Amino acid sequence: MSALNANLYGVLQSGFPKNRQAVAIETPTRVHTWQDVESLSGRMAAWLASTGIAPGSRVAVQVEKSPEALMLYLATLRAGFVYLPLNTAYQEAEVAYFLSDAQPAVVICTEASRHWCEPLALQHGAQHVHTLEADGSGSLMRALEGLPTAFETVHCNPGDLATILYTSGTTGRSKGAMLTHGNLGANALTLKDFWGWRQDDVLLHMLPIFHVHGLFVAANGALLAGARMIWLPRLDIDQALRELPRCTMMMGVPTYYVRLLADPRFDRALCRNMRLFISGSAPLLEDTFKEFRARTGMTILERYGMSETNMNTSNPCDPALGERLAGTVGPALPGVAVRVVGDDGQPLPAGQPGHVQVRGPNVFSGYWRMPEKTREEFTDDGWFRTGDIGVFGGAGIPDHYLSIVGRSKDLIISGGYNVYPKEIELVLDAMPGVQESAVFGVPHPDYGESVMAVVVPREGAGLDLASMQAELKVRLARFKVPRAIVEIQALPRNTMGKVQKNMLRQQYADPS
Ligand code: MLC
Ligand code: AMP
Repeated sequence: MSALNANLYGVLQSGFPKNRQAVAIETPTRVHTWQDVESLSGRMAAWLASTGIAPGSRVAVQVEKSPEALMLYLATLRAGFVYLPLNTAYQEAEVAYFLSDAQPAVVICTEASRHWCEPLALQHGAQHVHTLEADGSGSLMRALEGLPTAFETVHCNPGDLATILYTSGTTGRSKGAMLTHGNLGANALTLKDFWGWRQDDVLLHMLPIFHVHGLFVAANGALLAGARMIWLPRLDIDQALRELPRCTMMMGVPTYYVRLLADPRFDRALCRNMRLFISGSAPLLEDTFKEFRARTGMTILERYGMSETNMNTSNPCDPALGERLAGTVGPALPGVAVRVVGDDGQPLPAGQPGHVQVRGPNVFSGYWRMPEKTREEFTDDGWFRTGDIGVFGGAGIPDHYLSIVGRSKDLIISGGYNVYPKEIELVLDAMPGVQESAVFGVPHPDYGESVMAVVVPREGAGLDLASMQAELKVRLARFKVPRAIVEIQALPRNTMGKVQKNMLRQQYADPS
């Protein structure tokens, strides 16, 4: 055992303000002090420890956003278990896969989903199933009654597993990215310095907390800084406009900025106390970047990351380190190595696009129970293959700035949510009368990209496209369901037989 405790909770706690009566989290109806953060996460950790579940057990959580849900994340860290957050949009069939793969010992769901979630959880070996609601009520909270608020955070080594984040795969099968206490701690500390987080920052937190962006970049960042969070359940432009004047920071996927700009009330005066707007998870259009600057006088900081790596690159916060440039994701973060290589694996000079690879303390330890997949995604010399196509430098851009110019993985990003076409194609292909299908992204003014499908009928079969879409809505999270399904007679293929999705994207591109 190393002397230093690398438990991420301890790292975050080191930044809590001395005055534990200061406000840590404020929702439209409730206020939680730093003392509350310590005592509620302590009590939840005490409950987790009291269950007697084995070290390394997974705690799977599919609940609405609430301060209590954040405390459950902290409690899981404190007690040394592995936090597994699930998108609330996932349907029963999707959750069934995650539970069968991760075999969590504890599952926390909502009262509304308990009737299907509890039997599934028990079937896959869960020992405890509880509910937690958006207002902080639920059977989990009742189970805490009488437990102490003090809890000694469990000792962890940097390589101990802290969380598993499922990311879909190009094969249609989701993979659990395993992130360690060391991965998350290193990235949080780096971002604290690089973005100049301060205790008097006030973060407008509107992102969901089941992904890297809302949970690690935003919430870990504010916790480590000892900064207050204005905690909204989701993106709500009316509420955002009300809260902005007392905030200093905001993070969002590009859709958040598109929607702010679409509201004529959004102006410079509302941003008078803001010091930093951060965008990520999907490409920020140059138009959005420029319009934002013209409207507010502020320059959005774009950064680049992923579930497997947390944050890799960021445009500078400190002007002394350089300008924030439209269309780029900035230089590699301190301590993170980023390279662009050709198909032969050799590093390319600035100006030449290639495969983005990453190495550093932020890079995950592998995919849960998928050693072969893990091996495939790393080079022999330890670089992680991101599946993104990037280029350093270029016209008017310094050579150490990276731009993401494409993806080698077949992925659609809709409103910051990743959609892997293969997963949807597998469901479509299994439907009666379907010969084959192709799913691809088309430009969308609000979501950046939206999902579209073409299907080829079997000879003589008639397809009912509306009922196919309805069936998809039962099987898959809504954000994955194609907004349009079109029947065609044959998929365009190249001479190798590969479906030419570029042609489909061009043909069906929404001109708006
Ligand atoms: C919701 N819907 C979406 C959607 N979000 N459809 C496509 N793409 C999306 N992203 C659907 C709902 O299912 C519903 O469908 C309808 O749209 C309206 O629902 P809503 O709740 O009112 O949604 P809306 O306000 O439009 O939500 C859009 C959004 C939200 C952009 C605010 O999706 C969001 O908060 N996205 C953030 C995602 C995120 O945090 N990504 C980070 C990943 S981490 P129906 O059919 O019921 O009408 C990562 C790493 C990194 O990538 O670098 O950060
Ligand atoms: P996820 O697997 O959900 O973590 O999504 C990670 C992916 O989102 C990356 O591999 C990129 O393709 C994409 N991404 C994240 N940030 C950016 C950005 N600033 N610009 C372009 N793509 C991004």
